[in-house]
Amino acid sequence: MTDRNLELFERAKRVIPGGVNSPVRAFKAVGGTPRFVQRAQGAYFWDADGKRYIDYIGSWGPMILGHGHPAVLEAVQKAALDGFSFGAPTEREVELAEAILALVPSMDMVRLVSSGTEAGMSAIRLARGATGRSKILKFEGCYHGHADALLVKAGSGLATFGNPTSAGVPPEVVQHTLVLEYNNIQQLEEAFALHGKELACVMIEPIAGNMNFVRASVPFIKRCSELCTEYGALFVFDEVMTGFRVAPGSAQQVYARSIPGFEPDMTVMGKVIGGGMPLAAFGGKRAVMEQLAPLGPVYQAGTLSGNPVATACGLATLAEISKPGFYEDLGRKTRSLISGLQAEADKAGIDFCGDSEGGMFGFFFFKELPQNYAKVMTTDNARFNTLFHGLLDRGVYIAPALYEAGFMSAAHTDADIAETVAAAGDVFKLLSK
Ligand code: KE4
Repeated sequence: MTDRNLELFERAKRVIPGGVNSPVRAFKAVGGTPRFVQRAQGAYFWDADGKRYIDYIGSWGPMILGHGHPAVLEAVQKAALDGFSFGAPTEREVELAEAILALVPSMDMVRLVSSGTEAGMSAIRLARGATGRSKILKFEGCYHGHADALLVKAGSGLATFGNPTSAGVPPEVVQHTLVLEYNNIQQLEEAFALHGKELACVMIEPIAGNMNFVRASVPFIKRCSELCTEYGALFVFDEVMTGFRVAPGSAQQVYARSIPGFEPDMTVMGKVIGGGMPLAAFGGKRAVMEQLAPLGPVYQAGTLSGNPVATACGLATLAEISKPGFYEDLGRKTRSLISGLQAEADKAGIDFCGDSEGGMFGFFFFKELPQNYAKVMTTDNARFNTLFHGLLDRGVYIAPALYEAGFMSAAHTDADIAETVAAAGDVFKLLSK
């Protein structure tokens, strides 16, 4: 059998660094040859050798309807006929902004951009401009895109600020970024006591899909919100991954069920809101958002921001997920996947735990769910890699890295889930030997 994936990967590596346009796609963490996608439809994609996979990545979240949803495809085709990009306002951007604000009422206004990184970077600049403060606080294990100020790991202690996680980021760029342990309330209290009055914002992934799947505890979110209010910092929810993925009102709706009246001050979104096209957004209260150019002093711009084809894709996607029963069915399927995997792991006698919210899930080879990055990173890499490749060989495609989440779509069927669980059961048996 010709391995077109291997041929393509060798060819790609000659002209694209690592052969990929985003590092996680290179299978570096799991080894082996990335699958080059030929086409995708519904819950599946076919690789360059024509092999079919049940897709639990879905472009890392955007494809919540599954690939090629007819209503979305029609909307994109129609929009494309009217023009690809104008660099001028369109009605559809207003419609999409209105649709997002109707679903996430914590925001009065929203600005559309082209990627989650751009949205997160702009939100940080806006928080700094609106508060007149320079320092920001994030949590280890949370990824907010690759803007310089956010590529930072914890300093040596609470008083010290972050160190760059990437070459090319000068230490002085991250000197204002404080990194704490996720879910650590004591560190939060101490950091605010030391630096609260200098903090422009706290940015968090409310359910950290970049640590596979780690929930911020309700007390932790509550305390973050209270301290931000007390010290005048903005609480920024990075919902690029959780936005419209975990609930119709996103993760902030999930937390508001336990924290009456809870609202973040700003929200960063992406992925689902573009339905697979390059589209992201950041939003917040009017007083903050009106600090943005052309009204206010905080500059932010983009040639393709609010792109007319991308907004058509996003609007059609939001229309589908707003239909009655959408999240009930999506959540049921995700929970049935996790419980099926748990049953197979128990049968094989291996430590396993999983969690899910709406259409997002994660699992670990631990007895209980980890609460922070340090614990997640104690995962047995070899064990995960055996699972990854065992599933891949059986036509099931999960994230090629243990710190990434999984994504269910409306197109996945119970039969797909049963096939996935059976494949995992085979692999768990190998692991238990
Ligand atoms: P993008 O710039 O990749 O559109 O979004 C950055 C981003 C921001 N915030 C959160 C919570 C995110 O998860 C992301 C991007 N997520 C990764 C997956 N872990 C995208 C996949 C990739 O980097 O190729």
